[in-house]
Amino acid sequence: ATRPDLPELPDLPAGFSWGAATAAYQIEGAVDEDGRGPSIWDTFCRRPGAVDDGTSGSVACDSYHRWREDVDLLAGLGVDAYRFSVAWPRVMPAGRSAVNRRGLDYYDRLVDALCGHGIRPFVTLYHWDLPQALEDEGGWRVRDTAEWFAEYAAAVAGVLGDRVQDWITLNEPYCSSMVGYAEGRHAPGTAEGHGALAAAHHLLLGHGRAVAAVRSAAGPRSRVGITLNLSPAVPASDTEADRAAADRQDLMLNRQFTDPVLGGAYPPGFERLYAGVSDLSFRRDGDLAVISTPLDFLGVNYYYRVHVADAPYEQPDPALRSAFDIGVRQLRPDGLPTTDLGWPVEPQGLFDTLTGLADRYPGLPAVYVTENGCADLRDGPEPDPERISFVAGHLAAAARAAAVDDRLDLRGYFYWSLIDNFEWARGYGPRFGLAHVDYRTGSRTPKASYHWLRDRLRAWRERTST
Ligand code: GBH
Repeated sequence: ATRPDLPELPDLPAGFSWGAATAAYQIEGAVDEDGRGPSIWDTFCRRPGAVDDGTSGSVACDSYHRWREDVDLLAGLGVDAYRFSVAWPRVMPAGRSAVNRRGLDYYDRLVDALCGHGIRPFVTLYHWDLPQALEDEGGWRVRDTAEWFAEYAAAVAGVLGDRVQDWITLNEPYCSSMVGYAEGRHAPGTAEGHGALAAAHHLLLGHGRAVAAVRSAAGPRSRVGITLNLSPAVPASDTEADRAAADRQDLMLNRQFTDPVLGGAYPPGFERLYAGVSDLSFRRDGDLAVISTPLDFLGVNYYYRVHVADAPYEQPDPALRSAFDIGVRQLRPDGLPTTDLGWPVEPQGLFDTLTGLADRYPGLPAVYVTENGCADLRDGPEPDPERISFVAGHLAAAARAAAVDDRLDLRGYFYWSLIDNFEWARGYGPRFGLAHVDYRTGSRTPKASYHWLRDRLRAWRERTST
């Protein structure tokens, strides 16, 4: 049993959902099986230098074959929810029209097994794996992709909707657009101005269209949301210049996405931030009404706060700038605790994120923390005390936010991730799992954090059910 000196879980309302999360490309492998088509990540990983250790998700955790072990891990952990993503290129290998039934069958089996254990599936429809065939036609830069996404969403919801109630359209459109098309650290790996902002808009439009498509294909019982990664931006000093830099960072990271979805408008300052970088000709009348379709819930991924200072633009001429070049420099203040990846550990940022949403958006829907977690660089199922205190600290901050702010309807928490997996451009070095994966054999081994969460969840349920 877990040592009594380890932290307890905070008080949260009965009915609070406890879960773990994964994503298709990071765990499944089997990229050429049963008719799956290539995605932009298959292509991107082959580019020299794109992934730190030169790897890809082509085998990953082999969850395409070992999914029963993942379900057993979830059941043993005692969570009541599992957030996973469906790979668009498995379901529609060419991105549109023809549905590949064998690809969908995989998720059909997974959903049945989860339901058999009383674990509620939260299905993410897009976790960054755009079919390469659509990228070849312009990807998220072009408006048609939003329509193809809704068509794909309807195909999935039509098959799984009799058992799946909870749907997440997009995971982190900030990453798909700004990291993918402007910073270039993620697929497709370009440094664009107009293209990146168009991609962000078309992702949000696709989200809005998919909300309607899922509701009509899966029926009125379905609950639909979006997951956004939110990071408070903290100025490095109190100077006017650093405060302005933090405001630009906050606009690009957070408000560019939350304002359209939750407030039905682009944030004030958006046009000024990107003046010269892009014309905004991709916007059409009526788009914001679609983008702000009322949601059943908002998913929040929280990892860290960003600390920023004013900095010269990399490209002085706005017309030549990528949309990522906004005249800020990220830094790491002395004395901040960090994870093995150098990410600051600041649970207060989760408190501020959640209460800040309630402040800014009247009528905020229910909120789930759909990802929160920390990585280490140890290849072994060794004691991971820092993961236990990371989770306990962030849960305490989230529970405190829900307790002090009655506008905040916090419904659940998903740890990222159930198992170690392919960490995108960082490869297999960083390990976020509650269970260790041996990539030579594929075998999974629960870490101390897994045992801690299992024991504390059991105690929480006993405490809360009375
Ligand atoms: C989430 O992104 C993702 O949803 C999930 O798939 C991922 O595994 C998890 O977090 C952990 O990272 O490649 O070094 O340049 C969180 C936001 C944005 C953080 C992109 C890392 C790139 C860092 N991520 N950022 S790097």
